[in-house]
This record gives sequence, C-alpha cells and structure tokens, in this order.
Amino acid sequence: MRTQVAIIGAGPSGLLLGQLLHKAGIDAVIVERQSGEYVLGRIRAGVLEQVTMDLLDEAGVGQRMHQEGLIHHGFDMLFKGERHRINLDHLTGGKKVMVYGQTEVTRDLMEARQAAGLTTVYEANNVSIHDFGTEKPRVRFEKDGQSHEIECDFIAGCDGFHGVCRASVPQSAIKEFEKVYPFGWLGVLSDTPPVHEELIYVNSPRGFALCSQRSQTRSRYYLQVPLTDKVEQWSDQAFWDELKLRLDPQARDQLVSGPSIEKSIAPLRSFVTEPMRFGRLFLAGDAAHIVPPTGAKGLNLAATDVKYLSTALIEYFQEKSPAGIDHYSERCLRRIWRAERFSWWFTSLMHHFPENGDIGQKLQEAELDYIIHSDAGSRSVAENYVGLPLNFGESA
Ligand code: RFL
Ligand code: PHB
Repeated sequence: MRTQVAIIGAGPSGLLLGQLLHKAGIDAVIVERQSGEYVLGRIRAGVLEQVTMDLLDEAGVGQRMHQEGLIHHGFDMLFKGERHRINLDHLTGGKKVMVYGQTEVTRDLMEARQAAGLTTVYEANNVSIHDFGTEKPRVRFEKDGQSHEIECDFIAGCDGFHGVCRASVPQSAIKEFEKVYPFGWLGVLSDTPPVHEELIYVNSPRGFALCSQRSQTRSRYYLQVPLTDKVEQWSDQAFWDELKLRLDPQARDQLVSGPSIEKSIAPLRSFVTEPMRFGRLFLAGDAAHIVPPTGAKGLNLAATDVKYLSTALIEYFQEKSPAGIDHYSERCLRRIWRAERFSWWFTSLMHHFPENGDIGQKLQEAELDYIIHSDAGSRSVAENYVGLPLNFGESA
C-alpha cells in the first residue's frame, strides 16, 4: 500500500487531520489499534473552544455540532459554599464555548470519512513505524493474521499518550517534561437533567468536583478521588452522596440523581514532549502532550496541532515549501505551554491538597475571592478558558 500521509490513531486528532488533508486533495490512510465502537465508547472531553468549532466547520463536519451543541456564555465557580459566575461573554468581548461531547465529534468525523470512502484500518495489531529519518518512511501492522506495509511520505503520530510513535523516537532525540498529580477524577455519565444550565467548578475542603453536561437530558459529573481508589469501590449512591456534600445548598436540592451509564477514574497529568517533529514523523495531540482536564484544553490543543500540521503538509505538497513543516514544532509548543500553564494553575487552585494543610485551603479561597472580585483576575481566567487566539503573542 502507498499513501502520502500515514496517520497512526483514529481519535479526534487522526480523524480531523485525515479530513482536512482529504479536503486539500492529499491522500492519507489511518491505522487504528482498536475497533471504531471502542473508540466511540471512551467518554472524554465536553467543551470546545471557538478555534475547534471553526476547524470542525472547515473540515465540513460542523453541521450536527451547530444543531445539537450547547453554547455557554459563562460558568460558575463554587467555593466557601457559594457560587460565583464567570461571565465569559462580558469578560472576553463576546467569546463563548460549545458543550458538545468528544464522542459526538468523533462520530461526525468517522461518518464523514466513511461517506468519502477513505481508508481507515481498525483493529490493526502490532503497529510499528520505520525509517522516518529517511525520505521513505514505512508503517507495518498486522490485520486478521496478515502482515501489511504502508509506504508514505510522512507519518502523523496521532496515537495518544500510550501510542507507538513517541515510543519509537530514540531517547537521545526527545525531552519529556512531566508532573503527575496525587489524585484522579472519578467521572459519572447519567441520563439525568444537568443540575445547572452552565458548568460548575467546585473548590471544597472535601475535594474538587465538576458539574458538566452533554445535553439537556444527559449530565457528566466528576469528583476528585485519591489515586488509590478503584472504580468498583464507588456505588452510584456513594457517588451522588459525595457530590452533594461538595455542592452549595441550592445545587444540592436541585441535583437529580440516577443510574450511571459510564463510570471511570482518570489520572491527572501535565506532560510535554519536545520537539514534536523527528524527520518525517510528526506527533500531534495526546501523543505529544497531556493536560489535566480542569481547564478543558486537551481536545482543543489536539485540534490546533492538527490545524498547524495540516496547513504545513498542504503547503509542502501543493507549494513544495518546507517552511510549515520546519516550524511545526515551535508553533505548536508555544501554544501548548500556555495551555499547560493555565491547566496546571487552575488544577492547583481548585483541588484539595491535604499536604498543604488548612493554610493551603485558606490561600486557595483567598485567591478565588480575589479572582471573582477583580476585573483583571476574572478576565485572565475567562481569556484562557475560551482559548487564546491562534496568533496570540505574534508580532503584527
Ligand atoms: P486519543 O483520543 O487518545 O486517540 C488516540 C488514538 O490512537 C489509538 N492508538 C493506536 N493506534 C494504532 N497503533 C497504536 N499503537 C496505537 N496506540 C493508540 C488509540 O486507540 C486512540 O484511538 O488522542 P487524540 O486524538 O490526540 O485526542 C486527544 C483527546 O482525546 C484528549 O486530549 C481529551 O479527551 C482531553 N480531555 C478534554 N479535552 C478538552 O479539550 N476538553 C475537555 O473538556 C476535556 N475533558 C479530557 C476531558 C480527557 C479526560 N480523560 C479521560 C483523560 C475529560 C477527561 C476525563
Ligand atoms: C466534561 O464535560 O467532560 C468536562 C468539562 C469541562 C472540563 C473537563 C471535562 O474542564
């Protein structure tokens, strides 16, 4: 098999890249280790920035998002038992975010790919990448007991944090930065109406909580839990009881509980790989970086990597210019570090750190009090939450 770009991984990064390249007439094959059903079963992100909405439109897959997604103009921060609204609209000059699940984004991209008759190899085993330091990179995999090889011009490593692409780069060529947090998020999805029309981020001495949603009839809630907790330890009843203890009286009264349709624990991590290009291999999305989910940045960062990568590859194939691919890593990393900083800061502000004692809790509450009463403080949170513009910090 021969293609121009071999994409490893059919998560949102790989599928979006495939779609943008297809629009520009560039041929790509996607190789994915799981089944399509499995990929759709992973419940992850829920909040899209404007940059991501625009990219989905550019890829021609934004129609259902505009019909079914929920536009949010603000969110609440709850601390010391009281809720305070961050008005994104006023603080950012009219910017907003969209609540539309990663599952739905992935489904829309998968359907568009299928409708265009493009090749995705699902359930590929033993995927390996070769010769990306030369002009003739290759991808090998097994499917139904047969060995296959793809010859290509470039490999896009869109295979997530545990993928094979980053792991194939020689240790001497890569630097990794990592912080692992001493807690995880226990998430529950349930077919119950959300407790509030907007999201509520909760700082409580019992630990962080988040009230999110997927639609007017489907809620997504998270609780900070110790890393040692197992999901089996948490009955639905125990989850709802603990969530109520972290909410304010009004939300506690309004919370509608019900059976969970998904329940899982995710560890929290800050992680960045430098650089993101190795000869003819490019890393994009979670393959290159992870943020703790508190700032809702992971999927949005993946989308901007893909924007920069597709633009660079299109420039290369259509104009024979290597400028974009030469600057790919640097352009991405600048944006990534800004999102890493915000996600780390917001995580540190909202979670309970027992090792910091009572003074830690008091200092967090004082900072939150400052933020909601200071225009500069609120604006800084809002500006980062809606996402910094693509050209932020570049000279005019
Ligand atoms: P993915 O989604 O992990 O997809 C990678 C794909 O590669 C496949 N793969 C392989 N394929 C072939 N060969 C191999 N050897 C392979 N190894 C792996 C995998 O099966 C998979 O299909 O990475 P991608 O595409 O870069 O997308 C990144 C996003 O999934 C991630 O950043 C977000 O989900 C993060 N995130 C959030 N981001 C937001 O922007 N807003 C949010 O509100 C938000 N909430 C979240 C989140 C992530 C969470 N978890 C579970 C970590 C909430 C949570 C709880
Ligand atoms: C979600 O709905 O899954 C979600 C929303 C906001 C976040 C993280 C996760 O910050």
